[in-house]
Amino acid sequence: MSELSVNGLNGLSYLPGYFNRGAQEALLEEIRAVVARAPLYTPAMPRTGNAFTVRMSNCGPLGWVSDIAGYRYQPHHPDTGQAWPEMPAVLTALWKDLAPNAPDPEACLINYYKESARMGLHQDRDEQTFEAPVISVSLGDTATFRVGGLSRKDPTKSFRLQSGDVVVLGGDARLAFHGIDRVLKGTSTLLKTGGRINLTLRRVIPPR
Ligand code: MD6
Ligand code: FE
Repeated sequence: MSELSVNGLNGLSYLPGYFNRGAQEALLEEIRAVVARAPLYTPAMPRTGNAFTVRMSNCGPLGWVSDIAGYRYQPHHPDTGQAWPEMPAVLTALWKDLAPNAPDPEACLINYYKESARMGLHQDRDEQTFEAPVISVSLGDTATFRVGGLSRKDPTKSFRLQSGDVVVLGGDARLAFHGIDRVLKGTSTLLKTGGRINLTLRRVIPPR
């Protein structure tokens, strides 16, 4: 586990190669099974209705969605109306390993990036509690990940996320701004047709 310091915030961890190739392949199969039932869709930005460049799906009891009305968590797929598929056990095991004291994750957002897809600088702040960290897993092509501070204007640092890498935003870094500048084409053989998948695990509702 390596703690990274950006703008003096504690709680940002980077775990390169957390999943080895075999584990990445197994996880990818689980995600394929999820998206077979809950197809990737193109979300729209609040207010403008502009399309995201990433496609998304979710698993777990809640899923993060965005459309012209805003960002929110909901228990069903916006197109099919079906409940999101169950979260694969390997992801709940990852959460238990890295956040043993946090309540179980309720949402796993699946982001799929083709070549020119990116994700602007944002905070993960649509949850009703920020006590638990957000844990992410990268699969497929390498991406450049940028992390800053609690203000959008704070300086940022960027580093590369490779297939199998895990990032934890917890503690003071839970609300740090972050984003994906670009995906580096042809850097992984995991996805047969290229591109990148990022999974983010979140606790949404405070434990009772
Ligand atoms: C991505 N990741 O890697 C986007 N959020 O494609 C995130 O937005 C993210 O990696 C919260 C915690 C870790 C992350
Ligand atoms: Fe995020």
